[in-house]
Amino acid sequence: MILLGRDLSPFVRRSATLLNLLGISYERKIVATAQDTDLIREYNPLGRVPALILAQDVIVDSHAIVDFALETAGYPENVLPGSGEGRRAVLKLVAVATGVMEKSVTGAYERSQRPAEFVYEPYRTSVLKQATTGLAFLAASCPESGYFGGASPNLADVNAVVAYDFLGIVSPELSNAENLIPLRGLSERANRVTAFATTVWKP
Ligand SMILES: N[C@@H](CCC(=O)N[C@@H](CS)C(=O)NCC(=O)O)C(=O)O
Repeated sequence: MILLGRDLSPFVRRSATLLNLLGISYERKIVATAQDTDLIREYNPLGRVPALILAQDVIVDSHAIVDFALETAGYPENVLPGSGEGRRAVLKLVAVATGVMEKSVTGAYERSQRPAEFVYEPYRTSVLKQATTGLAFLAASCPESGYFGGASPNLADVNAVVAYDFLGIVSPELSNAENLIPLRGLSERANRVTAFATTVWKP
């Protein structure tokens, strides 16, 4: 299988990191959304990454890739509990973290996709505020040592770390806020684990 996209995209990186964590091997086709739109549309009608190209199918959207990866790995309880309070807690953290990714991408696009005279800074500030309040929620729930998953990272760790690291790429001044220090610690710990280390974005 081939994962389409590069780790600059938090949606690509969360897919790649989970596949790594679950020991699912894949190849990578590096594409950039701005330059490779026609090629990406051959796999995803929306022209977005990630897509996971299988022998007979293409899985579109990181949510569907996460679902496929968990199914392929036999739904490991330590990555996402199968039911109950534990499952809901992980899914809530994942929902907030993916929301942070969406808002951070929107904030970054506000400058990268518009001529300077059309950038609307109040909107950019407002979406980045949503990203930082989401991260503050994750930081407040963050363990002082280890991971959300305990001794090893789970699905919440994958998403929280990817969301935090992405804000550090697009708005480093925001990711250095004092209330996010617990997340910085989680990110540093997780990024020493091979599954995460190999997906850290290197420009
Ligand atoms: N909900 C999608 C979001 C994917 C997404 O927004 N990808 C961005 C890159 S970070 C993209 O391809 N943007 C290009 C575009 O929308 O034109 C997912 O979870 O995969």
